[in-house]
Amino acid sequence: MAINYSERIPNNVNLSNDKTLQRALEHWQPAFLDWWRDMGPHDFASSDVYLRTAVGVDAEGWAQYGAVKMPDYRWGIFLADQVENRSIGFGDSFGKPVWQQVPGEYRSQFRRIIVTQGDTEPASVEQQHLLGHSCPSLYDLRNLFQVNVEEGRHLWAMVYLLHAYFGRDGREEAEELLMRHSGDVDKPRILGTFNEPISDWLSFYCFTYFTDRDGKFQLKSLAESAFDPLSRTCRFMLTEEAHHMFVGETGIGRVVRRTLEVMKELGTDDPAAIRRAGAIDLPLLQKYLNFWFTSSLDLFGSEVSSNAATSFASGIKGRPDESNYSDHLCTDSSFEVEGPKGKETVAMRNAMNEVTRIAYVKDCEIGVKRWNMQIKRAGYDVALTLPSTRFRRGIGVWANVPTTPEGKIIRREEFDKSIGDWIPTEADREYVKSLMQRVTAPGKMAGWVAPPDRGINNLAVDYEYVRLN
Ligand code: BYC
Repeated sequence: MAINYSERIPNNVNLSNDKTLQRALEHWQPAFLDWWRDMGPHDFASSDVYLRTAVGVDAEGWAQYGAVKMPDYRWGIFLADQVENRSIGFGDSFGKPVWQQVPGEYRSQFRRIIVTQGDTEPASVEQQHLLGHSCPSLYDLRNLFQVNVEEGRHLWAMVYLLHAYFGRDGREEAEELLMRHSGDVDKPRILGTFNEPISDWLSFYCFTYFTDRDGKFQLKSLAESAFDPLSRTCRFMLTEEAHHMFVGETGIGRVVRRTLEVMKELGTDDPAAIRRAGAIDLPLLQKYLNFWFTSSLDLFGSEVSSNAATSFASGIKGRPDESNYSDHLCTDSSFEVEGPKGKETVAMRNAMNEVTRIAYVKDCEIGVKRWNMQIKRAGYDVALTLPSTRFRRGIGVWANVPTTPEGKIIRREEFDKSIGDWIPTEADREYVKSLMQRVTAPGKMAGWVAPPDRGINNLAVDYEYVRLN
């Protein structure tokens, strides 16, 4: 169904046919706008930003581009089209028709998952609150804002589900989503990574590469859900999500390219010399990759999880790309989980978090391979790597087990002594922060990052993507 932009809340769910729901969401809308004003991008409210806005939900030609002031962005409710005769693709109800309402017995589990998903969206905007001030270019500034407004819309997506299907509890949860804040000591965001500060652009690129990719896998799992409105919502969110990961992959790729140029100019790969030249040495980049990759691994939950088993059994959450598997019941299969005390065979349904995490790690490796190709082509015999999934874990069987980045168990004292070699130290962060000088002349780039190969929507790289009024 086409998106109706003539209403206060743009939507393709016939919102005006349900006056009670419409009123409830219109009541939430000013609270959202207040939140955006206080916790969204600091300043830039009067800037014209070259943003894409959804105009349809088909994969082709779904968005239009144009200059928009962020507070005027039309956040709304967009669901992918309903698939006729869709049936449940996994779990105990495999093959039965999908649900248009939430079954009473699964209500609290669905609510918990939708709230957790919803919580990450505003959290990420809060984490990036101040980043605009230190943008390396107008191109990057625009991408940051594009990501921010879309995360704001993804919050709308979850709030719609809470309001439409969870009654008063859902409305209360929707309010709470604006009350918790990233890093708040008293009311933090639910998942660990979303309370980590993102105060430099290297962290932003790593976050959009690794953490948005967790988003991709979780949304793919939810797109399989037997609760059809959740599935349709997540399917459309995935369309928007691809750009966020593009920002991460190309961002890190541009950092690598610039560093290689500096290495060539100086004729050395000495980190101190590269830092003196104002670029990001590869060992420093490796530390940032280690930090954000390991933090994001925790977002998949424990390797062995009764929550995951229940979610799969009851049709709440499938595996990403469930149709690629041959067994959709997983009642008789098992999975081997390796913990610090050895191998353990567990029922497959209990290992679904780990199955998804393994698929995620494989996906993360693709970018690393591309960056390493760049390094190799430049004639250097070094490689970036993903650390072991055992390293620096806070959730699951490896939680708080001291290991090297390669996954070898070591003594706690050794870990504490070496951690500064593996993840950014205060001094590393200070150095990266010192590079974060704002560059806003069209087409100009900060000295630590190469320009992108091309601009947005076929425009030139030196297009004025943000007019700073
Ligand atoms: N930090 O059985 P367990 C995105 C909690 S990103 C803190 O191990 P389960 C985005 C867990 O909540 C995608 N707590 O795992 C990206 C549970 O607590 P309760 C976000 C954690 O439940 C960038 C307890 O530990 N979407 O969209 O099977 C920008 C035991 O849980 C953590 C989702 O996460 C952690 N890392 O799976 C913007 C999808 N991990 O309930 C957006 C929805 C676990 O016992 N969420 N815990 O108090 C879920 O499906 C599941 O809740 C999880 C955990 C996958 C997160």
